[in-house]
Parts: sequence; C-alpha cells; structure tokens
Amino acid sequence: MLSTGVAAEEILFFDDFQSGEISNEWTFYGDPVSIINSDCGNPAPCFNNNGDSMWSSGIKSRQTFSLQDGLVIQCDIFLSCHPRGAWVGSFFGLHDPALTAGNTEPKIVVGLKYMYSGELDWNNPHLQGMLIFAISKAYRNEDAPKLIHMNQWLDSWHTFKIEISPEGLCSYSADDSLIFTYQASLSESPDEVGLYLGGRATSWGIALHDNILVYVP
Ligand SMILES: [Ca+2]
Repeated sequence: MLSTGVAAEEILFFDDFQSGEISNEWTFYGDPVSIINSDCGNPAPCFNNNGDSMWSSGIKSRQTFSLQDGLVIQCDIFLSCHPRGAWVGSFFGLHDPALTAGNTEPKIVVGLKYMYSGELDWNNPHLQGMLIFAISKAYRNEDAPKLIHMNQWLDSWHTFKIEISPEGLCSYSADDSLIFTYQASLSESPDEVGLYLGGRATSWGIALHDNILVYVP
C-alpha cells in the first residue's frame, strides 16, 4: 500500500515525480514545455506546468483508462499568487486521446481547474481563488459549474479528487471533504480516456502538482 492509502492492486497509475524527470509515460503539450521543480513538492520534486499567461502547458499520459467501472483520479496541488496577480492555475483530469493529436491542448472529458484571478485580470477582477469543474459540453446540459473565491486552499498543498461512478456521477473533493457533485451524461464518452496535468503560469505566482494517482473505486 502506498502512502496514498489505496491498495496497490486497485492502482492503475501513479507518479510522484521522485525520479526528478518527466518520464516517457507522458507526452508534452504547449509551449513552453512543462518542467520538474526540484525544490518544492509533497515531497520534492514535483511537476511545474510552466505554461504562460495566454495558454496552458502540460503533459498527457500514454496510458489510457476505461470509465466503464468508474474511476478515481486525485492529485496534490499547490497554488499561490500575488493578491493582484492573475493567469496562474493548476488543471488535471481526463481527456479524449482521439481528439488531441500531437502537442495540442487536451479535449477535456472531466477535470478540475484551480485558478487565481486578481485585479490584473480586467475581465474578472477580484475573483481570486476559483475552482472550475470542467466537464465537456458533450456530457452536460448547462454551463460548466464554477465556484469562485475559493481561497482556502491557496499557499499550501492540498489533495483534490474526482470520483466518477459508472453512471457518470462526478464527485469532487478536497482533502477528503466532498465539495461538489455533478451528474454527467457519459454514456457517449470515449471507451478509453487519458490523463492530463497542466495549467498556466506567470511570474505573479506558482502552480504545482504532485502525487497524481488513478485507481478503480
Ligand atoms: Ca514528489
């Protein structure tokens, strides 16, 4: 059993970046490419999306997973930003590998974005910490649900988890506390989905990931 508390036989994928490099289990997307941060982590080293202010950068797993029996994905995230800063965020989730050839941004099936948007973001000043439950338009009936002013997870490591039931119920939690559920219509979802990590980064802040884990519920 890993320190994650999940039995080894249930684990489909795990990366704690302790090798100090982004392994060839991943492919890169975005420019500049993502890097390892050797000084920070839970514990160090960890993953730094290294995106820019306009577009996300990140990595997509070569391994794919079935949603048929349900799936849990979890990841530790550290997000910090100057109070006035913007365009810093950590994203993770599942994407459709058939729709994301080469190094293009993942086409998200189900995911989570933790972002920060201070007053420098002229479109959305004063949002600050913001949690976005990213679910593809193909599998939902309304706008992507968003919780704003979620500052309680800034400036320290927290574990975010998405549990997807075989019926498409997506349960989002932070540090084992349920924060949101959404019933998605995943019956037409792809047979196999891939994992992605990424986000945006600027000199205003830092967005890090560690201990990405996929297992069967
Ligand atoms: Ca680590």
